[in-house]
Amino acid sequence: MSIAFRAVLGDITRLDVDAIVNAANESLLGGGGVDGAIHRAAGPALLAACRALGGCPTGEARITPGFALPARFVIHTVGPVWRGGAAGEAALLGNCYRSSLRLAIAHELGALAFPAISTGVYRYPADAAARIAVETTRVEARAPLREIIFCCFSERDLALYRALGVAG
Ligand code: AR6
Repeated sequence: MSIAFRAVLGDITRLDVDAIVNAANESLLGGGGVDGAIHRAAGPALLAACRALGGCPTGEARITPGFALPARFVIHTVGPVWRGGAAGEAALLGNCYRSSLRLAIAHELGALAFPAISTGVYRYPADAAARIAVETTRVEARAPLREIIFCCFSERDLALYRALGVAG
């Protein structure tokens, strides 16, 4: 069975999927942006679970339960801070998507939603980041994954995914 790729506009914390991906920082102890929203919606048990993980290097990923979220799991990944593009940012961002997909596959998850990792506080250019998101997931997603959702927080981001051929 083939995998469906979709891009939607909305708040990732509302999605009823097997796992949502969090754009975290290396401490995994919360922050602003989507990370703050996920911790608020999941409740304090998420912070306790993250504390037990002892951090996560950039480009890697860790999994926790979703607690009060509709999603059963949260996959926390740490995107690169944009430093102009010559500091290995593209490879690191690709690793975020790859590591997250591997964890999802290892946990036999079916539906997985990504935010636009690194494109907020970490300032990665949104168009280049969307290209990496789509290219990496097209190559790396496999069964039992059946649905990959790119959850966009702005119409502008959504248009980038549409331009890359991702339907609604
Ligand atoms: N649902 C979906 N996308 C969202 C949501 C939401 N509720 N809220 C924000 N976004 P950012 P980063 C989008 O800054 O750049 C944190 O403090 C947002 O519009 O959340 O990877 C962490 O702790 C943007 O498109 O993550 C780190 O310190 C995208 O999510 C740092 O920020 C990512 O923006 C990570 O920075």
